[in-house]
Amino acid sequence: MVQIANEKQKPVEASSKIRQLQLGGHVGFDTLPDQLVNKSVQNGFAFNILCIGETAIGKSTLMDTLFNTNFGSTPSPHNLPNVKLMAHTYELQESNVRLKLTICDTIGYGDQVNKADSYKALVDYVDSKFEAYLQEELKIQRSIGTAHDGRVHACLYFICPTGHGLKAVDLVCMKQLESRVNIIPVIAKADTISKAELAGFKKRIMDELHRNKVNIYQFPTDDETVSETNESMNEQLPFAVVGSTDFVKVAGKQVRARQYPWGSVHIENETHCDFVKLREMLIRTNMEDLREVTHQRHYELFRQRRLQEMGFVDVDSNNQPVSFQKTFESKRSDHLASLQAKEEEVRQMFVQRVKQKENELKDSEKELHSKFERLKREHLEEKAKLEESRRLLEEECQELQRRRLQVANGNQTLSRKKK
Ligand SMILES: Nc1nc2c(ncn2[C@@H]2O[C@H](COP(=O)(O)OP(=O)(O)OP(=O)(O)O)[C@@H](O)[C@H]2O)c(=O)[nH]1
Ligand SMILES: [Mg+2]
Repeated sequence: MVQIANEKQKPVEASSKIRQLQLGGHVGFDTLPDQLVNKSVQNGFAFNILCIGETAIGKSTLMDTLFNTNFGSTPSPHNLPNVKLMAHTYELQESNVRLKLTICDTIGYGDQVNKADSYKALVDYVDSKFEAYLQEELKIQRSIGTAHDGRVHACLYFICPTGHGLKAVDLVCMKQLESRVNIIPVIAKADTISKAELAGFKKRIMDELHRNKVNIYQFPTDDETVSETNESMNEQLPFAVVGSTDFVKVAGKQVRARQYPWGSVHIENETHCDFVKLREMLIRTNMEDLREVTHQRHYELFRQRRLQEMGFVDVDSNNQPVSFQKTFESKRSDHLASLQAKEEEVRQMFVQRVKQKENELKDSEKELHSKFERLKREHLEEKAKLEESRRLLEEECQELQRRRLQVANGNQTLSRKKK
């Protein structure tokens, strides 16, 4: 289909300008898909996996098994008060394709007595990666093509091989994450469940997810080259996986296996476990779909929510389109108005405070003054009293003096008479 632009005409409906034309010969734009592939290969790919599962459920072993390498992870502590997340990024290369792989593991998941808040750290992690991407998108000078995309493309949820069903924490966590990430539940350490129990266990898990309306990632069935395989794989979820870092020799070939006194589990043997199915679906068939769904569905939802929170809308109350600039201008004037109102409020509060303080000072001045007056009065009264007692004392002294003289005179008269 070729679009012919007519510069002189005024803009008209796009559909009326598009005509189908035959090419006279080979032009060359049929190489576009190849150009796209070359460009992508040159840039390399990023893929991020979030592994959620209890301590020692086999997360690291499964990652080593999936990517056929040793990521060198160490066992996590199991006595943490909260769930934590630890992410590591690796550069891998297969043929000429470079993959920047980030594996984020939960630490201490399911170890707390109260597990009600276990999902929070996970939701925060996923949202923080979306937020970082959104902030990069909103920058004036963006580096989306080159900046590392940390958004979670696949979330492997490791279910304990109890043989019974899901735990409450599994349902709560998956429900919180379903609109944020592509959840792929896997039954961990599936070699611990018998073949007969496994079918019932898988069915119970899917029934519980269904009953609680938890949406997990469905392998896409719209591409006819893979629709049949993906459809049949969707019916076999959750995959029962076994991981191992050990190898045994089978028919002259080294294969990954777990050895037991009664025999061995061959990881890549489809009659032993679903590991191959998981690797096929996660890496070989649907890796690009997982990246696309993350960008087009989960990130889009996050972006919508965040922009709405920031006050942006596409149409106004009259269903008329609202431009970004218009929203920005109105937000700016709202912001300025609210700033002014806040400034006025602060000013009023300051004036009121000053008045209040002045009144308080006046009151305390009055109080001090009256206290001073009272003290002065008391002092004068005290002084008068003291003056009075002094006067009385002096009178008493004089009286005493007078009597003493009298006594002395009396004594003289008496001695003269005796003579
Ligand atoms: N039976 C069985 N054991 C397994 C399987 N996968 C791993 N293990 C064993 O389980 C133990 C813990 O495995 P890890 O892979 O370290 O588990 P993890 O979930 O990464 O552990 P943390 O990171 O410490 O939480 C090791 O002894 C593994 O050999 C499995 O599929 N089946
Ligand atoms: Mg680990």
